[in-house]
Order: sequence, then C-alpha cells, then structure tokens
Amino acid sequence: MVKEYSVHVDAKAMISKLQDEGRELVWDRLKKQEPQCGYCSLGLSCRNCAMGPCRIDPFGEGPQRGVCGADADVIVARNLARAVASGAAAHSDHGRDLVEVLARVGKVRAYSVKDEGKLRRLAEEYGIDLDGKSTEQIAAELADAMLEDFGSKKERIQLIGRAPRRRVEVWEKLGVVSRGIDREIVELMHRTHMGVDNDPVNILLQCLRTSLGDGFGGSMIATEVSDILFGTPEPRMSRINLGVLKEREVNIILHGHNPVVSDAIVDAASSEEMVRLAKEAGAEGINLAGVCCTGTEVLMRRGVPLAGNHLIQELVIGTGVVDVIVVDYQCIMPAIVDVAKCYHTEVITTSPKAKFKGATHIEFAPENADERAREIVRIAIERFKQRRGPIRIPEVRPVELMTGFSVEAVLKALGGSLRPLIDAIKDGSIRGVVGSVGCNNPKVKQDSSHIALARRLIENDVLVVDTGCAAIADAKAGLKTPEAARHAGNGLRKVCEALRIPPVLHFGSCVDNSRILVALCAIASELGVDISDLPAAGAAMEWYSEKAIAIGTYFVASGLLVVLGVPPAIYGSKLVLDVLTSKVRDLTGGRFVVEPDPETAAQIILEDIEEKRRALGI
Ligand code: SF4
Ligand code: MSK
Repeated sequence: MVKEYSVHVDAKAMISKLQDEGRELVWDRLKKQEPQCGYCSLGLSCRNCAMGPCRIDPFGEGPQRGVCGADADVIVARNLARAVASGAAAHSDHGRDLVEVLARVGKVRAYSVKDEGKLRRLAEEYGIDLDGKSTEQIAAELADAMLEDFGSKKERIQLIGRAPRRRVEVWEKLGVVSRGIDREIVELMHRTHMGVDNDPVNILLQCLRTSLGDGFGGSMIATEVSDILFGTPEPRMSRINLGVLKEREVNIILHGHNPVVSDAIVDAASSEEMVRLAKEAGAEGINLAGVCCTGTEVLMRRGVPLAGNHLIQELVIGTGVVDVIVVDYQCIMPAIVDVAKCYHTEVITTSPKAKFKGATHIEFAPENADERAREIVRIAIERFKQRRGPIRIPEVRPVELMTGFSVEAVLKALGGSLRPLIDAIKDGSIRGVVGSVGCNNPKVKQDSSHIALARRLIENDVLVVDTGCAAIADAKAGLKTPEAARHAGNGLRKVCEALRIPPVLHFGSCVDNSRILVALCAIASELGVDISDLPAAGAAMEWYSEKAIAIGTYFVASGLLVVLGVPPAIYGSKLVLDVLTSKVRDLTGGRFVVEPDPETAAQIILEDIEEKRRALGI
C-alpha cells in the first residue's frame, strides 16, 4: 500500500515507520473521508446562505434548484468563483505583507534592499521620479505605489502593462483588466452572495479578472519585492530529500510561503553565537531545511536544502530529528501539530494570520524579526537536548539540483538577450515551453504525475519551467542538474549542454508563477505576437489548493492551455464545463483540459504546441 502513496524511497520509508508507530497520516485521513460527497465533488452543493444548504441532483430526479432558485450552472460557477477569490487572496495578501516590509526598509534592522537595480527599475515602471532620492525613499514610495494596486482608485493595475499590447486588447474587449487586486476579489465575493450575479458566464469572466489581479498583481508584486529585499535568484547548486537532515545537528524546518520569516532565521542560524550555543548543547551545528514554497524561497536565494514538498510535511517530523518546524502561512496541515506531539518537535507559528491550536506562537514583525529569529533558533537548540526516539532518517543520498532561474538569470545565461532562446524555438531545437506548477494531492501518488509529465515533455524537446511543489518533485527525480540534459531529446539536450543548464528550470515558488508570465510576455513581445500564439502551455497535475485554481485561471486568461490532473468541482454544470474547456478558447485563446494520466496529458500538450508552431509558420 505504501508503494501507492509516493514514488520516493525516503517518503515510503517514513510512511512505513509512522504506520508502524501507529500514527495517522494524510492518506489515512483521506481514506476515512471516502466516499467523498458526490454533490460537493461536482460543485453542486451550496451553503452561501441560511435558506440552505442546498444541493442539486445531478441525475435530474431530485431538486434542480436551490431554495432561492439558483440552478446547477449558477451554483457551480459561484463555487468555483469563491475558490478563485480565495486563491488570489492568499497570493496577494502574501504580496502585501512583503510590500509592508519594503515600506520599512531603513527603519528596521533585519531587512534591507538586496537588489538596488531591481528596486530602481520597478520604481521607474511605477512612474516614480528617482532623482536625488535615497534607497529608503524610493523603497517607501514604491511600496506606496504598489499598495495603490491593491485598492480601488485605479483603472488598471500597473504590471498589466507588461503584457503584450494584443493581449491587453483581448482583456479590454472582454472587460477583464484588473482594476485593483483587492477590488476584484471583493467584487467576486459580492457577486457570489445570494441574489447578485446569477449569470454563470458573467461570474466566470469576473474569475478571469480576479485571477489577472493575482498573476499580474499580487503574485507579481510578491515575486518582485522578494527579489528586491532578499536578492534576485541566480543559478546555484543545492540538495534535496530527507537525506538533507542531520542526526547530530539541530534541525530546523522552514515551511510555508513567505520569505520574511525564513530569511531572518537563515541569518540567525548562521550567527557565531547560535552555532556556539548549539555546540554547547552537544550538537555539531545547526541544519536548516525547507518544505513547500518557503523552502523554495530560501533555496532559490540562499541555497538552503529542501526536505521535500507538500506531502512530506508530516513525514519529515516523523524522522524524530526535527527540533523545530517554523511555519508562516499556506499549505501547512494542522495535522503537523499532532505528529509533532509524538516526538520532541516544537511547531512554531509566526504570523498573526495563521495560528495553530497546540503550536507555540512567536509573532514576527519587521521590527522584531532578528530577535524573534534568534529566539526560535534558541528554542530549537533546547529541543535538541530533549530528543526522544524513535529516530530514523531514511538512508538516501540527497539529490543534487540546480535552482535560481529568475527571468534575469535566464537572460544572463542566454548572454543578455532572449534571442538565442527564440532562435532555438524557431529552428525547432526547442519545440515549446511548459510551466509545470502546483501541489501534491494525496489522491495522486506523490510526485508521480509531475515527474512523468516533465520526463515526457523534455524527451520531446519541450523546455519545462516549474514552480512550487511540482518543481520539488522534478528536483527529487534528478531532473534539475545540467547532466539531466541526457534525458532530453536531441535538440533540447544540445541547448542545455551549450548553456550548462538543466532541461527543467526551477522558476521558484507558487507566487513565482508570475516569473513564467513575465518570461512569456517578453518572448511574445519580442516576436510581435500574443501569448496565446506561443508554443507554450501550463500543467498542474497534482494540484489541491485554491491558489492553483487562481494560477490556472490566469494562465488560461493569458491564452494558455492548462492541463489539470485532478478534476475541479465543475462537473455538475455542463455549461461551466463547456465554457472552461472549450468556449473560453474563442475568448482568450486558452482553455482547461482535465486529464489525470500524465502520458495523455503530455500528448495533449505536445499536440497543442505543434498546432501553435504550425500557426506561427515555424
Ligand atoms: Fe440555497 Fe440559494 Fe442559499 Fe445557495 S444561495 S444555500 S442555493 S438558497
Ligand atoms: S506549496 S500551493 S502545495 S505548490 Fe506553494 Fe505546494 Fe501547492 Fe502549497
């Protein structure tokens, strides 16, 4: 049975260990939920008001309308809309937190501007006059200007301007240009209240607009400001899997999404004082490892090794050597507190927005970040002394990976211009580019679909750029070293060998899907075409999160085919299904395809890429 949960040796070893110890894991809890509610799975249940909850009978025998009269199409569209709103809110609120740190640069010790060039470029993009201004002044003014993007005073958010002119015209025609990040989310919530928007297509259009406020707003701001504050990633080597844990060292796991906390902990853990304290406690040192997107943030910029992705979060604690797991927000299972109780591990929450019952709360603010980071490292050292068995780090050698492919780093690798990449696409050495994104979901054997898809695509000379948990999956499979080029088709292999890059490029965390948008916008503009004309697509083969729905939606709004490996809850409405998988193509050029089998998904993507190439005449 363990075999069916994950493809990885380390995960399987830990699942066996925890099962032997009688622990309940995510897969056990999924089993206890089965069979899952058919109405909810089809999107046919509604609890938007107290006249309900209501459900629509998919077989046409029972009720076909809720108490208010809403039918299946309205209910399914509204439910999907609320997921888009939640996903966009999560990314965007993360972005806002970073902007608030940017506003304090110069006033707090823990944070400074690490990429001055990017700060200035962004400020100019926002129309800020730089003349005679200090870094701190520019940072404060840029933060102010970015906060305006969240509000409702503008006609359009600033970074929409990065899209090619033709794409913006498509959005203008559809009326889906984002006017404000928060505004669109609020409007979508308003529209899904009982008795507001009862036209499913109109609701879906607002989903596009809200998601664009995420992709070209909240997420893009999160990425850019993270680069300004913590440095724009550059290629570097690191390691991944549970083998990065060290039995004789204090182990601190960094989990969540926002680098504000984790970056301060990386600094604190490497300070002489903390290393000395750890040695006095009998440890050989302090070892940091990441999980999920916070892990990716400190991997991309600081080279901190990764323990794994979403489904590793309980397993990593089960090794018995994790002294502290520090979390910020998003994708953190409440279950980790229960697993941690079985060992000596302390779960520490840091955000006022994300407290967990049973965890220790040490609240971070820009003003106290360095003290709080040291406090957390000290707790980890204390916990190290209290370790109690059973300890077992799986006997796996950590896998090498190359990370750090910001758009700037890709440009640098190409010699400063996109031309070599475009030429390789034109001459067919690279057939196309695919963004492989999204999570793990216990309904899918961990990482199996991500890896199978990436392998099939690179074999067919498609360059894969990946983010989030998909990227962690591909890294664990060894696809992120320059040597992995041997798995690629001849054309892609030669390009990778010439540039000494892997065939699967690590673009970052969930919010860094905005880097994929920026890259595609730049390629399309250079070619004088629209994004929808490019031989490019997206895939989220193991998604679970509402954020992934928002990401998929802004990819589709941008004109891309997006393959979802886990069915979304839209099958209760033929109309919504038809719009999202077919009719939307006439509107944006993009569409969703639901295909759980990665081999078939790869074929669908390859056919789409070849169709786009033919249309471009290349
Ligand atoms: Fe039922 Fe309509 Fe209320 Fe939804 S909004 S719970 S369908 S009455
Ligand atoms: S962490 S959103 S499980 S990618 Fe960004 Fe992974 Fe999905 Fe969370």
